[in-house]
Amino acid sequence: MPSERAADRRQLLSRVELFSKLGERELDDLVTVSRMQKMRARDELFHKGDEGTQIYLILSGRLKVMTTSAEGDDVTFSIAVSGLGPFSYQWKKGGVDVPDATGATLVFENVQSGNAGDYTVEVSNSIGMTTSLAGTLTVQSALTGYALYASGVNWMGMDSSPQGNPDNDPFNNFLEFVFGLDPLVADPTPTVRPRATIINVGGMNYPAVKFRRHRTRAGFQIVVEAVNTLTSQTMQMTTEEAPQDQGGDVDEATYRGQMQIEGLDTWFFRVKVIDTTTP
Ligand SMILES: [Ca+2]
Ligand SMILES: [Ca+2]
Repeated sequence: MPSERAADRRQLLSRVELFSKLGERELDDLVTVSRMQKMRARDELFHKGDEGTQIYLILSGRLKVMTTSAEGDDVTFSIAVSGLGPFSYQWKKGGVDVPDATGATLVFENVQSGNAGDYTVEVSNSIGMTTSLAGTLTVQSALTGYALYASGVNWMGMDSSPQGNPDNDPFNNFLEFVFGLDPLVADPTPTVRPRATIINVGGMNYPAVKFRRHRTRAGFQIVVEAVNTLTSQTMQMTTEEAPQDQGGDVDEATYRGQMQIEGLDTWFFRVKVIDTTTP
C-alpha cells in the first residue's frame, strides 16, 4: 500500500503525457525510482554533454536553457510542463511572436547568426494558467575560434595563418590551436602527439589512442577512426573514455578500439582534425 506521498507522486506522474498510457503498477515502479528535488535560483541542473540518465519534470518554477551553436548546427529548445493540459504554446524572440512556433519544441535547422537572440515561450492551458521558459541562443561563427586564439598570441611578424609553422615543429598553427600547444615553442612530439597505448576496461585490454585537445575552442572537429589491418578500407568504431582534465581548458582524450588486444596482430588509429572554418 503506497504512502500518501507516493500516491501524490503517482498522480503527478500520471498527468505527464509521456507516462499517460502506463498502468497503475508501472506508475508505482516509476514512483519508487523518482525523487523530488528543490533547486535554488541559479542552480545548474545539467550541462550539455552530460550522460542522460534522468528525466526531469518541472513542477513549479522556471528553467533557463543556455546554448551555443556553431553556425550550421541544429538547435532545439524544448519545454516540459506539468499540470492540467492540453496546453498551447507561443514562442517569442525578443518578446515578439515567432511565426508558426506554437509547439512544445522550437527547432532551428541549420542555425544562422540571424537566429541568435533571447527566446521565451508562453504556455497556457484552458483555465488560463501561464508559465514561461527563457533561453538564449548564441550563434558563434566557426571562424571566430581560430581568429580569437591567434589574436591572443604575440606573433612578432611571424606567420600567424592557420597553415603557418613559425616554431618549425610537426604541428601547424591550426593543429597547435586544436591540441592546446604553444605555436611559438617547438613541442616534443612523443609527449604531445596523439599516441597509441593500451587501456584496461573491466579486466580486458583494449588498444587505445590518447591525445590532448582544447575543450571549448570552435572551428574544428576531431574524428578518431581505427583499423586492425592496413589493407582494410573499413574503419572501426572507437569509444571515447572519460577525458582527463589537464588544466587551462585542455583535457586528455582517450579513444579505444572495440576489440580486445588479445588476438589482434596490429591496430592503427587515425585522428582526423577537420577544419570546419573552410566551407
Ligand atoms: Ca608549430
Ligand atoms: Ca608548438
